[in-house]
This record gives sequence, C-alpha cells and structure tokens, in this order.
Amino acid sequence: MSALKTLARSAAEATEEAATAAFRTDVLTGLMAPRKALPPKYFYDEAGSRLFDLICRLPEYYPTRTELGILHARAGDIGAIAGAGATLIEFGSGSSEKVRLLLDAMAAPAAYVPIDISGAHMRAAVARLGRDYPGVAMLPVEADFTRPLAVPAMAGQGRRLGFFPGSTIGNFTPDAAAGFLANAGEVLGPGSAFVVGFDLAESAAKGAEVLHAAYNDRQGVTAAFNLNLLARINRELGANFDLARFRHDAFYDRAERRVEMHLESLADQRVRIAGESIRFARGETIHTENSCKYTPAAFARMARHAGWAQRVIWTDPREWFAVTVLERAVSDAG
Ligand code: AVJ
Repeated sequence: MSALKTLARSAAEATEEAATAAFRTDVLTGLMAPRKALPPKYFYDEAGSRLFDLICRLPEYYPTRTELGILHARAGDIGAIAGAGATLIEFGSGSSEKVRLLLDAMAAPAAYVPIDISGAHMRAAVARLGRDYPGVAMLPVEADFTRPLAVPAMAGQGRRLGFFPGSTIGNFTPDAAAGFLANAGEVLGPGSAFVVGFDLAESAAKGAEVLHAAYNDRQGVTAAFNLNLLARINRELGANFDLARFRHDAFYDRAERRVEMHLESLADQRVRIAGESIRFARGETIHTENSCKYTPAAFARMARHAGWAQRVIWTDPREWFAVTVLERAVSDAG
C-alpha cells in the first residue's frame, strides 16, 4: 500500500474511532442517569436509516407524504423565493429524496450542500442525486448538525436557501429548537431563506389518535427502528442487550405537545456495556426520542425569537403538517 493510501486509511479509522468514543460516552452517560435516555441521532446507522425509509412509506406515518404534497404544490413559490443560482443547504439530508422537488423548481441551482451524521448513507444518496443533476455542485458535509458546524465556503452569487424538512426539528425541545434556528441563521447568513417542515400538534382538525398511530404502526416497523438502537449498541460497543426483554412504547403527551418514544424493560435485568454493568428495573424505560409538535402560532413565535421573519406558512388540506419559509434580514442592523 502506498504511503498516501496508508495515511488516508488511518485518517478514516481515526474519525471512526472518535465517533465510536463519542457514542460510548453518550450511551454510558444516558444509561447511568437517574432517568435513562439516549439521543435519537443514534437511530441512524445503516440498518436504522433503512428502517426509517420504511417508516416513511407506512400507511400510518403521514408526515413524509403530507409534506411531499405541500412541497409539490408550493415548489414554484419556493423556486421563486430562492431565485436564480441559489445554493441549497439541507440539515439532516438522509436519503436526499425531497430535495429533488426543490432542485426541479429552482432556476439553475449552483450547489447542494447536504449535512448528515450518516456519512455512507449520505454519500450513496448524493451519488444518485449527482447523476440526475449534473449541473449542480454536490458538496456533502458529514457532520452532526446538533453541534456547531462549518459549511464549505460557497461560490455562486445566488441566495442561500436552507432546507430542514420532515419535522426533524421536532427532535429538539422547543428551547433547543430555537437555539438551532438561531445557529442555522448564522450558518446560512444575512439575506438567506429557510424552508422548515414541522408536524402540527393535536387540534380540532387532528385527533391525538392520528399521532398515536403514526408511532405505533401495525407492522411494527417503528418498534424495530426503536429497538435497533439497542442492537447498534450491541454491535458497536459489544454490549449484551437481549432485545426480547425490551418493548417499544410511544405515546402523545398533550401537555408537552410531543410524542415520546421509550424502550421499556420487561424484567429486572443487568446489561454489560463497555465494561459497565447497568441495571434495569422491570417497567423502567429508556427515553429514546421526543417528537415535538407545534401550533402554527407557537412555531412563528419561536422563529421570530431566533431572528427570523416568517414569510409564509402552508399546510395540507387536512391541516396535519406545515411547511414554512423564514427569511433573514439582508443586513444585521435593526
Ligand atoms: C425524523 C425525527 C422527524 O419524529 O417523526 C419516526 C423520527 N421516530 N418514527 C419523527 C421517527 C419514529 C421522525 N423524525
């Protein structure tokens, strides 16, 4: 092997080792806390990313197809807001499918900057996208967008258009979501626009049973997605979770306006993880995800506090999901 190849390989290995070390720290910290919890970003290893794509096609999981309907109906408006030669920056790009609707509607988009924590999954998606959009520079960034990050300096004179679809923003608590929107504003810069999709709270138009069904599908794909987190800990940290001794639980908390996902221990048990022995009482849960929902008014208020002006908000005919376009002042004055 050439010296250069050896160097490149050891750099890749070092990155992977650092990622595993961060994963181990987060898992041990989360499971040794009095109320056990794990960060939802760790759902998305290769198996988890595939399971999430299956969730998006479930009959009960309305967010993906509802948002696609809104984007399809409003793509022309978004293209007009972006203007010619814009750069599209997507936070948590996953399989990069929705972005096609925007690229199709934009005039000569200059570049696409997907940001995702799952590098291999993202690169495969970007390779497919690049074949279909040869005129658009593909600039993938493998990063955790819940942490401060830098995006490549972008050529092109066009507008920067952020894209954060799918109600991924719901994984943040409202305070953290406001912080994320403010940070994204710094990354996107003055004069930028930001297309954000978010799931709507229970309302006269949307019963809690709609929310419940979306996270408790009959085929058990969401349960498999949730339990895969334990399988991943087994695979990557050499733990010995018995998946049959944990149960998927998801419910809508009306007061908090969020769906919570948990993994409930079905027995008193101990699990070995990275040299530690962790005790689970029967009935104790690991809180694995918050999926926060918003009213249109609550979301608009939060965006305003984070330094954005709301240009427009669209919903679907059933009023189950919303897409909003935010804008940043061209100068920071005022
Ligand atoms: C990707 C965070 C938007 O909260 O609906 C789907 C993840 N969890 N089913 C969501 C998820 C369970 C999803 N987000």
